[in-house]
Amino acid sequence: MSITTYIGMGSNLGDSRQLLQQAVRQLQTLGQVQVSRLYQSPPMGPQDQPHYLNAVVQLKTDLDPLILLDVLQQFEHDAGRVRLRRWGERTLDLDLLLYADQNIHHERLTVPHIGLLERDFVVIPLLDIDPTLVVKGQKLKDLTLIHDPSLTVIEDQNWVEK
Ligand code: A4P
Ligand code: MG
Repeated sequence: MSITTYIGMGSNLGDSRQLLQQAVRQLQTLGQVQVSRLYQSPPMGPQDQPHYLNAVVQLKTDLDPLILLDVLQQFEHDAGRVRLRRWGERTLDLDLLLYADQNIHHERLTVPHIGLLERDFVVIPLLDIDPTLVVKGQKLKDLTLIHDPSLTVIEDQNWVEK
């Protein structure tokens, strides 16, 4: 039986839209996928870096969490990812946001992803896919940060097919 997982995607270097499309196509090889709308958001962290494109993917998969993390890191590597600085610019960032309703505390993996509830560029795309989501006992649709978002929608949910 497959498990419902959510993956946050971000890019602010290179052809970000193309890199995110490619990442979704790679994720489609792992199981059934649903995507959020595509967003642009100002950088969290160092301000001397370009705006990000952000989206979230729901993936139904049989992969164990650490194997899924390995695969996500391989996809980041395929996109030419170089790690420059914390919260800094990158061609592709894939974060495992949720793995069913599991809490995972491992040296390589913390799920739910740290900071999920504080990041509008994660919460708002998650709500596109499932408006009823609850994380750490909190209904995402009731979070105050969604009322004054810093991000803007740049494409509707069929942006991957275009
Ligand atoms: N790791 C632990 N838990 C997880 C998880 N749930 N998913 C470990 C993925 N990785 C997880 O990640 C560092 C290590 O975290 C990995 O080796 C993995 O074992 P990384 O991607 O190499 O490091 P990073 O992304 O540079 O650092 P950090 O602090 O995780 O950054 P974030 O939180 O990913 O934030 N602004 C906007 N507007 N939009 C963005 O998408 N993204 C970032 C990066 C900064 N500012 C942004 C955005
Ligand atoms: Mg990351």
